[in-house]
Amino acid sequence: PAIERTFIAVKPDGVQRGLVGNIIARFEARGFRLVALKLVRPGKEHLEQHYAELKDKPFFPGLIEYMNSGPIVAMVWEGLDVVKTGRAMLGATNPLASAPGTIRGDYAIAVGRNVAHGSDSVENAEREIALWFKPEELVDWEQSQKAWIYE
Ligand code: DAT
Ligand code: MG
Repeated sequence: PAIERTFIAVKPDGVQRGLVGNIIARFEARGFRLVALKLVRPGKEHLEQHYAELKDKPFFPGLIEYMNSGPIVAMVWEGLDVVKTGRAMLGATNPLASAPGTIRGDYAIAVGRNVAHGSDSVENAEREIALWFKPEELVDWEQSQKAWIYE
């Protein structure tokens, strides 16, 4: 495993339901480093770009409408194997299949209201981070706890 970055977002339902702090707390307590964070409503075109891979799916219009229905908390988290581990912390796409203890397994029921997003590969993470953040929004800082989190 390598030190990676991933794009994690609290979707509009997660923001409306007051789950922002809880979701941040999970990544923070796990030991990952917060690299960037903002509350945004980026608009339809941006969201269509974010989910470009899914544009031919029947649920695509509904997905974009949902993602455009309120503010989103966009974040970049860094750490060892964080792309795969972030997905594991999120749980399965369909919350009914997400294990309890995961974000979706603890807070969601419907696939179209699954509370949070996480990049599914290092390549997609790089693409998504570049879409959602300007280079100068990515903050370089040293975690004082680093020696207690990594060997
Ligand atoms: P994930 O968000 O786990 O990466 P994905 O990239 O395949 O899943 O799909 C993006 C989002 O689209 C997903 O979080 C919820 C929605 N979605 C996926 N499959 C769906 C389906 N069969 N019906 C309705 N919405 C769906
Ligand atoms: Mg995905």
